[in-house]
Amino acid sequence: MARTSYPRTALAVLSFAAFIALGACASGSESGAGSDSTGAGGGGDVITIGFAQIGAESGWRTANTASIKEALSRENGFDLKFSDAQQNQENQIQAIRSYIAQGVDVIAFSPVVESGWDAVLQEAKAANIPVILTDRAIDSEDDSLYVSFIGADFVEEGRRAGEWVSENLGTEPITVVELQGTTGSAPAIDRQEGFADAVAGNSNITMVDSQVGNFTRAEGKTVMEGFLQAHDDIDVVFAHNDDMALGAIEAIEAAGLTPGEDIKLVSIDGVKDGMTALAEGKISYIVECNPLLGPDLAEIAKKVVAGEEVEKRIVTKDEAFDQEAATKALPDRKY
Ligand code: GZL
Ligand code: ZN
Repeated sequence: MARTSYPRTALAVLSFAAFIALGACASGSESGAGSDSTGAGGGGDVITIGFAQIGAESGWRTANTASIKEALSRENGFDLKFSDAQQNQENQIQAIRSYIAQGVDVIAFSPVVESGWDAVLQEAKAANIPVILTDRAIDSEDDSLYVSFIGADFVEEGRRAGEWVSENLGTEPITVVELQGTTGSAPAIDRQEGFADAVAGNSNITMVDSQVGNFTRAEGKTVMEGFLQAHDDIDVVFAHNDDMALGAIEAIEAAGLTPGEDIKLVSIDGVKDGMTALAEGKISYIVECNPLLGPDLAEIAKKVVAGEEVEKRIVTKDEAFDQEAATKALPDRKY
């Protein structure tokens, strides 16, 4: 809580009021005013945090949720309220509204799409509840609506994938199809932009199709089946995440073709199943997108509640793997 100086008499009144409020807090009726950091009773106060998760659409999301639940634990000083929006923005907005109504100390979420958040984030601001973004960005003009955004640079991820394709496969004429993530989501928009920029200069590369696979294996498989019907000349698949690449592999094998030979795949995430397919040579290159954002979120939430300055933007670091690197890295991977 920010420290401000008051005249002596007011201080006496304030500390009496704080004493009452503390009593109220102790009896569990969260005043939402946040309590004194000296914290009567057990060491310090529990931070009540509401997390509105996107869903459980991919291996990446599962690892991300595990990291958040592990970091925002009671023994780490948090009372976590968690919701799964099944990749539906309306559900996420409702979850955020419920956290505001409960008077939580902090709200955090991963915006399923970039736009449409201003109204509910204005309500959080009016309720004096700080908001932390994790994983995906919002496109709001008003960046006072959140205190910090922790996540990867998706344009860079797309660019690294495109650069690898251009340098390693684009040495001869190739046709490329693209499996897009969720329409309107920051990773889908940015990865597509980064990849397109990286391959634009290589006249050997022709993008022949691009459809939405919504980051899931099932939809990645269905879209790839459609690509195989529409094109008899596909050389490369660029998938915005491993799960869609794994779905595409199922479609490619069902069509009697060999992934990694007849059709090469490049994807983003670096989850265990993706890295395994890479080590087996079914995928050719993966740019990692680290899902373990829990520890950073916990640290930022504690700083915010303590009234300390926090970085507005924390960019998580990404590695990239070819088959040899994946084989080496697999045994030690945490997700
Ligand atoms: C990226 C994250 C994306 C992953 C997908 O940070 O938002 O959503 O790449 C996940 O696997 O579904
Ligand atoms: Zn074609």
